[in-house]
Amino acid sequence: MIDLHYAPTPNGWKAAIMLEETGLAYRPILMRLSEGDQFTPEFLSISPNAKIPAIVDHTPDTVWGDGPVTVFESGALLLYLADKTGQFAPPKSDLRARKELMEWLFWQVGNQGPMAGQLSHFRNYAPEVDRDYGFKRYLGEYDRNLGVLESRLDGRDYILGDFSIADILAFPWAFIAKPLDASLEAFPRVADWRARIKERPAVQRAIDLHKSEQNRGQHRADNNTILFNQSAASLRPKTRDDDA
Ligand SMILES: N[C@@H](CCC(=O)N[C@@H](CS)C(=O)NCC(=O)O)C(=O)O
Repeated sequence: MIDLHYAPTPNGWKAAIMLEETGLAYRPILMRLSEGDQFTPEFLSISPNAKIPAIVDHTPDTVWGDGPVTVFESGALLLYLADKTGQFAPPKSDLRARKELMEWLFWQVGNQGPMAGQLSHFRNYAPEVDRDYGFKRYLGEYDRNLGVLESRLDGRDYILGDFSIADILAFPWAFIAKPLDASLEAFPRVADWRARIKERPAVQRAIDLHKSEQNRGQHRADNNTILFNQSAASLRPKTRDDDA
């Protein structure tokens, strides 16, 4: 059994899609991010970056030795599950294909994901007075990354040719292009790729997981210290003095 620490967000969907696609048995544990569930000592011992998704695999393969395996960071998590199941990633013996997988995996977690995340922040949460510069900057970066994907999909149905964890990682942020005020109109290959992935039953099940929780915690950055004004101090266990 795998515990999935989850919230219905683009990064949460990545892990839920992978678990649904592989058919692994898992237990979703809903994390209320706007209430600070990510800062409990128990969760920080699994995910020291205090972000979802994260998993605890209570039945890892024997090569992992005794005890459960914890994984945080969506790219590492999907790679772990791909290797565990032998699904949605080229085999380790295919060096060139594996190198391409790593390139697109790192592209997603280092480029498309963070730029889209910042776009979402400035689009949805930034105080009016601070909004414009960040919004324009990250809308441009989001668009640029769509352009990267559009080129890559020339002659391919999926990022590596076959459907893989590279697609599962990149899909969620393209899925919500419209609510981010971005358009896929100039990117027909991305639009078709998005539609192909969206219609997969496992993807639909994942997107529906705890859907009713999706719009909780939609506060503006200026009055939400749990989600938006974090610093290293956010990671420290709370004492009574902090509340005084
Ligand atoms: N690089 C991380 C990003 C994860 C991330 O940003 N998760 C968000 C939800 S989409 C989160 O946990 N936010 C809680 C917070 O910022 O306190 C990954 O790919 O797993």
